[in-house]
Amino acid sequence: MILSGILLFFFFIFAFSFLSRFSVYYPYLFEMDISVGFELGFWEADEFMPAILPAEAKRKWAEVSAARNPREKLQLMQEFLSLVPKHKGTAKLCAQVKKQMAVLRREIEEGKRRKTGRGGPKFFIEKEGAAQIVVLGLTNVGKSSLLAAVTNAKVEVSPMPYTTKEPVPGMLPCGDIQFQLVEAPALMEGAADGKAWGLQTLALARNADGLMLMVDLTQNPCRQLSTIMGELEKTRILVSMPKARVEIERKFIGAGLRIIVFGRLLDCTFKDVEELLKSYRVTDAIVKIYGEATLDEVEDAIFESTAYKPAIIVANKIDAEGAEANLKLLEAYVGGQLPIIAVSCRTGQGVEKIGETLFKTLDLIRVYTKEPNEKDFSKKPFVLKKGSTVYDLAKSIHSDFSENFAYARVWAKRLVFSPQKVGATFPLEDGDIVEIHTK
Ligand SMILES: Nc1nc2c(ncn2[C@@H]2O[C@H](COP(=O)(O)OP(=O)(O)OP(=O)(O)O)[C@@H](O)[C@H]2O)c(=O)[nH]1
Ligand SMILES: [Mg+2]
Repeated sequence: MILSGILLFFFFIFAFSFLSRFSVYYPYLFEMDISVGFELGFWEADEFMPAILPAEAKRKWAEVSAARNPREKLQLMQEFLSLVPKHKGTAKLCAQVKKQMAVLRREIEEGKRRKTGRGGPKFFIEKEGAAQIVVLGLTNVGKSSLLAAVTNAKVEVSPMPYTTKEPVPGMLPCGDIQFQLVEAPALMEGAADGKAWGLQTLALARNADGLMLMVDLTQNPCRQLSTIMGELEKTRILVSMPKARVEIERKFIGAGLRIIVFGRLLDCTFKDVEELLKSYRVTDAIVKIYGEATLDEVEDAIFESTAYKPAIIVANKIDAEGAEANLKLLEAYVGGQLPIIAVSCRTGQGVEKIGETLFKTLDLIRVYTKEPNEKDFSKKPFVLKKGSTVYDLAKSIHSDFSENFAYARVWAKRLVFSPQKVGATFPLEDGDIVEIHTK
């Protein structure tokens, strides 16, 4: 009797610890099948432990956040690390901070090079068109060939590996809009740990509006995808909508702290979040919490926010022998989580589907505007996110427009009376024509 009681007790302890493991991992599964996540190497057992920090370290991080000068920031980060007790629970945090330090060091180096006129790759590409899409892939998958096939960019295509050494932009026409494709220098295993220009390439991806993950169907496409996903994940760039997302937008001193929860707090209250943020001296910011978030995730966001990027997979070289079979393997591996387009940059097969797939995946709409006194509407649409309102449109035309907004008239097939007079909160859809009237 006593023995069975003890056994039952241990069983519960075991079951509880097993389940709690998953409750820790769960927010990172992002609606993905558990087995897929493990195969893709998205997380490791000891990751995502809460960071229990002494008050002086938290104060130091507040100084890091406030610093604008990269050198000063780097110095403060070093000091911060020396204040963090080293154990399992802080290992992930330390690695994250070290990564940020590596990026800063490169930035300082680049700045020096530019000043001394010695050149070096330029990694920032000004956004143009409806959205900036960064093309990521291992070497020789055909990234330059794609740009040559669908854009006006001048690129070098070569069977030699690592030919493209700095980002190259090109415009991809899609109906009456254009996407900006940016070929990134090839990714490789270890990019997120600072190998070659990996960190800069990943920073380019973080700044993009969407990603194109390109694989070569003459090689193992699942392994290639797993490498790309692994490097993205290490720098906290996600291609599936996360269960929870925390955005911290720092404001000027005196602005105060505003916490907006769009979903639900799982293991804490508003007050806990506020206290946590204040302990890091985050006192002037707008903090937006989407989905179901834990206090740990809010703490994580203080150090580095997780970025979500809509993505499509472009599987190249479908013309080659054995490519069809590899495509089937890839499709099974991805299991419908991301759209896959099979193309051949050599023959042009499938490339016409890229623009439309991007448009759908990025959840965009095109809205045409009309001057009140004119008969015709603009031929060039404004590109907005799905769910945008007349107010968002007015804001994107001109800030004055949103301030002096009176009403709008909207022409659309779905309306019973078209044009219809509407207010600022009217939700727009693809193809709407809008005439804005100001006060
Ligand atoms: N069979 C076949 N070969 C292709 C295709 N697209 C590109 N290639 C070949 O693949 C090789 C690499 O092409 P690139 O476009 O330079 O590849 P990349 O990804 O830009 O490579 P790096 O910039 O060096 O990392 C070249 O020899 C191309 O001719 C395709 O659709 N089919
Ligand atoms: Mg290239």
